[in-house]
Amino acid sequence: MASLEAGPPDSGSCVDVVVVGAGILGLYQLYVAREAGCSVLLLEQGDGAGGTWYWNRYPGCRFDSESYTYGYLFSEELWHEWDWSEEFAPQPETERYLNHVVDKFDLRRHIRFASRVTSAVWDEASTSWTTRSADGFEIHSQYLISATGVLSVPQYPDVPGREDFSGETYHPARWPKQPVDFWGKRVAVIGTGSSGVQIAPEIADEVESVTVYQRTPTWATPLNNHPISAEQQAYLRANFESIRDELNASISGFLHKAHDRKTFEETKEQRWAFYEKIWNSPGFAKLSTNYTDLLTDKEANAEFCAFLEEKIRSVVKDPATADKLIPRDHLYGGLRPPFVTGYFEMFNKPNVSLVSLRETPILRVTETGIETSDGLRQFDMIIWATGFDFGTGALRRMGIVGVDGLALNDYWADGPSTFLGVMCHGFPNFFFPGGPHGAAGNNPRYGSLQIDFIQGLINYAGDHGYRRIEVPIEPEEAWMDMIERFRPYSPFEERGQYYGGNTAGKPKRFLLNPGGRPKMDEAMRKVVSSDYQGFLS
Ligand code: NA7
Repeated sequence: MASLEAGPPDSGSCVDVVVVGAGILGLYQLYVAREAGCSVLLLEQGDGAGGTWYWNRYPGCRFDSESYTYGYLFSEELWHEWDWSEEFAPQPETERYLNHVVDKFDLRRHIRFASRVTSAVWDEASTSWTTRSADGFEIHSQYLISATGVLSVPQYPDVPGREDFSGETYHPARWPKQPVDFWGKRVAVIGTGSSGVQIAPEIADEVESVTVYQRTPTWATPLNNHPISAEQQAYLRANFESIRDELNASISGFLHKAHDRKTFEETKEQRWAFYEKIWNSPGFAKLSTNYTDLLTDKEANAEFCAFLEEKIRSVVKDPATADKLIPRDHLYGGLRPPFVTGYFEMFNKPNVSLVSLRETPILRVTETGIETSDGLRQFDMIIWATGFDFGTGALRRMGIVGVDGLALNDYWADGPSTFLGVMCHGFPNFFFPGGPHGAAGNNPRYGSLQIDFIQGLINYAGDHGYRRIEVPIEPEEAWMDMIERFRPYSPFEERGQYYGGNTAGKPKRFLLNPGGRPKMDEAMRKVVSSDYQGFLS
């Protein structure tokens, strides 16, 4: 085994665990594996730590989970020494936080940056993985853990002429480190997911004009961010244990308190007063503290949407623009709802306009602008806020080959099949925390439960002399049956957005965990309490 005292090992070395990805989960995986006594190397394709919070450095990028519920809970000392400045911290602060964690826990010497994994091949004889990166580096390891995220490979639409545009072009997840100069520029923002609706209001006052190209209108609601006061900070400090315990027990991974009533148990007047409170509540509380039937009763949900429609119309002065901004084809939570600051208000500015791609689709991008069916608009900059190859984008690009030469891409030809969203049959000693079929709430909370499960398996195998961990096919099939069985109860629309996988050419398969935390806990408990029966050899 290579010693990592002096830094990442030489090419051709051998370690216990290779982790891929220095995001919030990869860093935690690195930490727990090293604390368990494993030699660990983390390969990261970027030049710095942070994952999502390294790549997404676009204007307006910030959490929509409360900062202190997103950060790590494994160290009380870390909790006490890090003061989040805002309820929903901006990207630079989160990147600083994650780098602080890397340095505090002495993780940097275990990380090899600028290392994009291009192949990882299992060898049965030595029960080990050989992982290679684009620059020719090679490492052997007993375990391979890919914490590469579900939202890490940017997606650009297949629009004719996209490459012909001669102005500046950006994707939020490949935002440059050097400042982008917006001053006096005509900017197009394509896409109204969480990224597009964060960027546009942030730059609107600097640019000559912003034109938002919207395909699907979004039920955006206020984020309701605020600075964390000294009083709140003191409360957070004094209550680490109870906050940690509450988050660890929470189904959603948030601290929000569920409501106790259904929509139509109250009068319209009471409902509207309650919705007003919800409108003014933080981030995801719109979902988690709403009437209990919001996501199970379409009429109840439509009532909330009627309130939101009123709100949008009251904010946006031009009725025709307001009309275009109101979703008609999905209810609240049917697509991932963004939480915003000043988004609808922005459309009242004289230099901001909206193009509905449902009414006037894009025909082509030209050297100077974007041509829709109603004509050509000229731009200096196009921001493609068009999302990601969700769920499997990164895993499918790593050249993973398991038992008997089976490529992961072939095993997943009809869409991913997983156990717990962390492992799959035919790929021994390989794990992917934070992968498809796992999450159903605040991501770091779900991901850290998965990592604790994975590390538990690795530790048990080591303690009992096993070298090989593979999920038998039956539990994987049972997990996939659960996904299909619970899918109809998921609030997410079957069509559209990445929850069903919206990337051209990819098989449509549900990619989240509609059974949520209860099903994940149940399945993990079963495996652990049986002493991992059938998983070890
Ligand atoms: P999202 O949420 O996937 O949003 C992508 C947006 O881009 C969405 O509005 C899409 O419209 C739009 N889009 C995608 N393809 C096209 C084409 N071809 N033409 C026009 N518009 C298009 O990605 P984000 O980066 O905003 O957010 C990702 C996550 O970051 C989010 O879930 C949070 O976890 C934080 P559509 O709705 O598909 O019609």
